[in-house]
Amino acid sequence: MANTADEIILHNYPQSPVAEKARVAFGIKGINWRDVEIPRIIPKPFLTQLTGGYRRTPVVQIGADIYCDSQCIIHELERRFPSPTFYPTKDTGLAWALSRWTDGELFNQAVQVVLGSNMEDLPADFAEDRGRLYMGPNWAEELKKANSNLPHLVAQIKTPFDWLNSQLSDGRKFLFGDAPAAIDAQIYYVVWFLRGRCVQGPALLSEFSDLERWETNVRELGHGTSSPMSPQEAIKRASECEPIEISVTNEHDPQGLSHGMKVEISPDVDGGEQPVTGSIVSSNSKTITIHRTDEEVGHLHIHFPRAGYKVMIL
Ligand SMILES: N[C@@H](CCC(=O)N[C@@H](CS)C(=O)NCC(=O)O)C(=O)O
Repeated sequence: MANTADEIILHNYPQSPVAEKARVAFGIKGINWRDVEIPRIIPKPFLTQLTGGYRRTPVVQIGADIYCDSQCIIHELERRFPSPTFYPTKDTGLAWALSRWTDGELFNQAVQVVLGSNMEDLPADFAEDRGRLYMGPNWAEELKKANSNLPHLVAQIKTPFDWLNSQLSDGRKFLFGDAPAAIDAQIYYVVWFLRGRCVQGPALLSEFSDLERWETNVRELGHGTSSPMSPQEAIKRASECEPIEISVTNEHDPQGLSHGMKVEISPDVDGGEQPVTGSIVSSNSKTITIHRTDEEVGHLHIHFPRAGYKVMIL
């Protein structure tokens, strides 16, 4: 029981770009993990039974602890598996600041290019799900705009590729040097997404030889070692475990958050997503953890990052 309770369970699907970030992170650490395949669009009943409503991909489960968002996943992996470190050059803070750009503007640009270039071929339910999630309530209009603006959007994403290519042009293996860092995974997933999911991807990337060399190096890190797990087994696992006890509260919290407060948490964008409700067990400037109970599963701790998430006090 002790060892299975510690197993890293990734709720994901193969085509998910942000899950690819987590899989590469597993590759950097060289760890074993369990692979639970979730649906690509809502409803995702087994996943949301664990998360309390959060539907994005990826989510990591360790026993009855549920880590939402790749930020929390990366922090928890570094805590549990400090070697090899995700921060080989010690530029930890700067790398996190950079990752907010890759997860924000860079990923959004890639989404616009991918959805815009595939507009005609998107299945109706997928177009509606992703359109609403990424483009807001007027997503049908926005999707058409992305489709007709493609040359502009591609030009916008080409500039960052040029920056990355020049960072790698001294022959280094990874972005910060010869050892892979979290930031490699945090940028690679966007390149992987564009290469695999839009017709212009491979031609566009072929102009950047150092970037392509780096892509090969990251790919060769692999994904660690995984074995499949059913969603039912993941639920059972959570029901057999108790969440890890933690308690940190920050006296200077700008929202006055403190232990026991009832809150609602959701991504800080208009994606039409269901917020997750629970009571605070721990919060600081990086992370907030809430407690919730599910009838079948029992006690759960759900971890969210502060950056990019809205916390509403109920
Ligand atoms: N900030 C989140 C972003 C997660 C995200 O937006 N994932 C996308 C792409 S894989 C997603 O959830 N798409 C809809 C879905 O999988 O249901 C993270 O870093 O984990």
